[in-house]
Amino acid sequence: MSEIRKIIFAPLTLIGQSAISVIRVSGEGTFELVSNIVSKSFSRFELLDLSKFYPNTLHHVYIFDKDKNEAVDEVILSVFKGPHSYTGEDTVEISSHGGLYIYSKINDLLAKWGAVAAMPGEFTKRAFLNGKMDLAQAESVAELIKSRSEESRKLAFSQLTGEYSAKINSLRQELINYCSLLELELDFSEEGLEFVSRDELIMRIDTLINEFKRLVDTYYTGKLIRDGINLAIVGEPNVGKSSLFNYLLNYDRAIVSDIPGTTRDYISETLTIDGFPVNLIDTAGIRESSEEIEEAGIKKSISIRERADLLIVLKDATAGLGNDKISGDNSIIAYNKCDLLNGHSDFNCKDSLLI
Ligand SMILES: Nc1nc2c(ncn2[C@@H]2O[C@H](COP(=O)(O)OP(=O)(O)OP(=O)(O)O)[C@@H](O)[C@H]2O)c(=O)[nH]1
Ligand SMILES: [Mg+2]
Repeated sequence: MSEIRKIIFAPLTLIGQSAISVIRVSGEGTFELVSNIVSKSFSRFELLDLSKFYPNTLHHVYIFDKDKNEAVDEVILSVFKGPHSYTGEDTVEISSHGGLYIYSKINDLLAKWGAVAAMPGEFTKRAFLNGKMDLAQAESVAELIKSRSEESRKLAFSQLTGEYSAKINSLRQELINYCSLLELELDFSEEGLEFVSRDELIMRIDTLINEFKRLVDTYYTGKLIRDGINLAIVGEPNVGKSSLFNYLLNYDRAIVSDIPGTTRDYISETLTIDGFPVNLIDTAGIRESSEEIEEAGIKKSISIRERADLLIVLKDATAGLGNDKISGDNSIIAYNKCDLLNGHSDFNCKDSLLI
């Protein structure tokens, strides 16, 4: 029996105390297997031939342990006949009462009749192997489940509905068309026939290359939307990094004090800004230090500064304003403690922030 023909099962919902828990069973022979553990009546085993049920219908039945001659739970069966199911195979979804004990009883009965526990992602793998979705769509299922913000949900959902795949397919089709045209040109080159002007062909291929480049560039944007932007607050000690960190999070997460060198190890928290996930990082203030622990923290700050997607370089406004150069495309210079300027400001740097 090849692996794809095994009947697999797994919970679709979290196992724990809940009103309902759903277990999916999928594979060739699922209807016969599940018929062994369900009954029309709770007082005695009354066989239900699931293969005769109308596809895509719901049935109120009892999970039944034939050996003990007793009903285990009252459930709803959703019966899907392949290929019109998530996996493309005959599938039954058992909606039982929630709870670990009931789940373990149904689990044991399914295993006793020959079903095996599905590996993580195995239903989706079968859906892919059975042509129910392509690779991009299969990948997006996990992304959709993991999404932590509105934008990452939207991105995963558009991939799931096939928008991304449709774009790839249309580019692929165009590429095939150009190959055919080129081959035609080669076949008839000696007869002096021209099917498409060379300049026009080059122009169309250039457009196609640009389309591919644009698609490759969306990878970085997509990654940022999915995993979150790593936004680090860096700067000298005591400029107010932890204060800004707490302000953006809207609670006192980091220790704030007027002693320079308060933050030692970096702290990271996730928040959502305009639907985008942001991994906000507070770092140790960077300065010359001979103190061993502070030095270790500063090394980490430097490494975070090099890896972050975006930096807020925080400065103390009372130490002077306006002449700083932004050190890279990914830096925002921000001046803090502006309340201490007493209205006096020679601030003139248009790319910086006063906070
Ligand atoms: N007046 C004023 N004081 C501030 C402001 N922001 C922070 N402070 C004070 O500045 C001191 C240092 O603040 P922190 O947030 O701990 O500074 P830090 O940059 O995290 O310091 P290290 O962790 O030591 O690198 C604290 O006493 C804060 O209350 C501000 O906008 N105005
Ligand atoms: Mg700090």
